[in-house]
Amino acid sequence: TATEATPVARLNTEQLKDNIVRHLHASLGTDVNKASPQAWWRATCAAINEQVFDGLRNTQRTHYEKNTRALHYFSLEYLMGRLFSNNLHNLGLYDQARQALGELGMNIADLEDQEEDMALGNGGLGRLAACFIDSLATLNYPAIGYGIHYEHGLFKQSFQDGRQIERPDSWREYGNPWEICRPESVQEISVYGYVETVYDLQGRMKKVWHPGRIIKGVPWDIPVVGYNGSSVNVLRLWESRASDFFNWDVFNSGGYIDAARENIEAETISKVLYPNDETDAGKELRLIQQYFFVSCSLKDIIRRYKRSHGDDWSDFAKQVVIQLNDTHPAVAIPELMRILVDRAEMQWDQAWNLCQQVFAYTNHTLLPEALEKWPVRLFEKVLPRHIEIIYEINRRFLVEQVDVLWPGDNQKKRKLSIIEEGHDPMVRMGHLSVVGSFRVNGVAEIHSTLVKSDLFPEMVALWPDKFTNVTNGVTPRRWLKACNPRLSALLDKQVGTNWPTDLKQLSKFAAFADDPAIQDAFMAIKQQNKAELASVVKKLTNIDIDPHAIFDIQIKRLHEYKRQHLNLLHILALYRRILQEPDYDMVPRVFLFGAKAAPGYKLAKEIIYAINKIADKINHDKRVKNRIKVVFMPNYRVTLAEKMIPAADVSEQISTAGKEASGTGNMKLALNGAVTVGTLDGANIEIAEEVGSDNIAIFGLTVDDVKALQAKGYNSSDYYYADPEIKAILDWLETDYFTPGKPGELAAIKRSLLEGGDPYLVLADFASYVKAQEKIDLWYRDKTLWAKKAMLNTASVGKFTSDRSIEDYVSRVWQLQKCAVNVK
Ligand code: 26Q
Repeated sequence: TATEATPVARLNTEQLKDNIVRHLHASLGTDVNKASPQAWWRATCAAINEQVFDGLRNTQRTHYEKNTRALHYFSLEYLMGRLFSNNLHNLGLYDQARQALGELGMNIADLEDQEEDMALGNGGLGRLAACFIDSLATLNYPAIGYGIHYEHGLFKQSFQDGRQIERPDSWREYGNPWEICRPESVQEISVYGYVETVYDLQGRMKKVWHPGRIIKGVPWDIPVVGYNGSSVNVLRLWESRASDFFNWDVFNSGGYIDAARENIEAETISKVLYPNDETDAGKELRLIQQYFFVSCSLKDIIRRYKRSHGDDWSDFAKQVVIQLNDTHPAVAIPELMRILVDRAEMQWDQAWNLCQQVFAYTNHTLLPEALEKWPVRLFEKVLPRHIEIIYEINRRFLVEQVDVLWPGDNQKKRKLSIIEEGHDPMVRMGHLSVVGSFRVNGVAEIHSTLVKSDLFPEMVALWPDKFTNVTNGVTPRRWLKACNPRLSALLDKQVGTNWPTDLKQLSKFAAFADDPAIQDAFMAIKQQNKAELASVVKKLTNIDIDPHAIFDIQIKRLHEYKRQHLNLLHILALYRRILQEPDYDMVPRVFLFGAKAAPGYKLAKEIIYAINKIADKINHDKRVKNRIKVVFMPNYRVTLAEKMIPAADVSEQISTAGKEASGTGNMKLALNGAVTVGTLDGANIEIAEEVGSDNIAIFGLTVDDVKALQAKGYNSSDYYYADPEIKAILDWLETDYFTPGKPGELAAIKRSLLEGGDPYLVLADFASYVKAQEKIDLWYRDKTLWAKKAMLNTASVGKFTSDRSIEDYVSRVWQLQKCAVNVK
């Protein structure tokens, strides 16, 4: 029966204390006198889980009883970070837990540090998935996230003589308290083998796939707790194992040792996250990873559907919607076709209809090298039935759609074909995703516009209503409430306590932007956050930074298009000005970087090396008199972001216009009162609209400028010869000034900007960038002016909550109903 109670009961401090101690005894086998911080952390997790599992049971029972339509989010990545304080905050138990632990003699922050980040993602796309499942649970939408239970998440980064070193991440080496293994829901999937054409008694042709390998998928469920006693949804992650059947019995003639080897191969599938964002072309294991989790997930969905509908598929599209997080899970489209046509013996047209009602696709990139393509020959080897199905999807698409709109136009057919012709034909996963989905969205207004105009214009002509925009968002629970408790308390006082679930409430904070007392309070909080970050910096890098300097932060994956090297050129310009003019007047600035480079991305690693070498030189140069400090934080990850973002004064969002699909760090930083220095790219454009042009430093070429410049022919060396400062800086990189005795060690950057043609227009934007930075310097000198701008950033970015993104997906794509959870 429905009650007024929330799905999860609130405990008081005494109850929580009892539960923690009980778990210390009963689950950890230790006691209060000898327990390690790790044991205390585990006992507290177990106590938290009692509440989480109550909510989980109530939610799952309610969804089952009400037979709700549900969203199924398919993503190769979930960048969850830590769950301890997140779960406590969302359960409304954080303060009680801190109190309880305090009374037991423990510091909650020390326990939080016992947890490894759950880093099952590379960057923006994976963290977006994590924010979305938080919002889905908070908003009471029935939803499940599907993905891979990687044994090793994103590599850990350290620096050796300034160069990036990668070490494996073993996040669950000693177990993970948040996950539940569900052996009762194991699935088996097939790969390799061959396809046989057979005819049944009626003479109908049938395709039979004789797989070469069978692999078991074991699901691990991670409860996702909504904020304030709403739903508890699940993230279901598949771990690969050898199938018992195939490996350990008499059918395997290779014997015991061969069987053991096959086990290892099967377990390789979920072994490691690919550390390459943007692209990693043609790797067989990556395709198998994609198919493995997609096939397990579809079988799981169908098993659940059949439990209430039997073999009647007529409600399937009413009950099920699947969101493809980029093209990575797009093999789900031919896989569902295979299940419907080969297994359920459905007519092709009916099956295709169903498919096109179930899938929706989110595009996260326009970069041509990042658009996923798979060699046809790889498909033939790994998924021989699926490539046949893709050919048939393509044949019908070209005949029934393309040739109808553009009769006889072979050029259009070549451009639109799911198969790219050539000596090594490729499957274009973006084309497949558009053709197989009922909706396609980009992740910011400008990006969605470009998806239509530049990427898929003919697809828009075929299906104008298929394309839409959903601007990204971030969860304010993690990215303000939990990570910035001081600012959260001030906001509670000034705008009320509803902002975590109604972020537009923050607009009320604008009324205090000129109030000296609130300005002081706001800036005092920023100062304390900066002091805290300074001690983290000291601990991690042994560099001393002054909390009164401007904290200028660029945190994101390392990529040429994100232009960390533009930031570096500006640092070099300032340094050079100081050397030429010893009293050069500037507000002291600390430039902080956080970024991992894909292990095979040469130039990205050279940029890391250059930043580290230049940092070392500048930080120790007495003539600089601490006007500049440069810090490259090692092992940037969610947990470090949570410490850096609340301390930021300036947010660097400086991608070449048209290249950054959205960005989400830009939103987190503005929310915490940082002023953006940014190009008119991705969500920066919408941030500028919200905060107003006085409260953001926009610079550089626009998307149209970039197109025009590239059309007329961009020549980077023009800028090199025309601007003596640019010339001096680039020439500096060739000397041994920053790498004594080793001239040329930093020359790769200069080469890419000159001989390499500067594909991301760094030199073209340099002068404008320097001006924007001078504006920041000027603004910061006026404390009141700066406080106002920073406060107006926090007050103005309510749009960028992931709750709003989810509501946009619901109305534009998913058509879900909220489902209040009943409590037994
Ligand atoms: C592809 C093939 C093989 C191996 C790996 C990959 C791969 C992995 C990760 C390709 C791309 C990614 C991640 C992309 C990503 O994070 N994109 C970002 O998505 C954010 C959320 O929408 C946007 O805000 C960023 O602008 C976008 O860069």
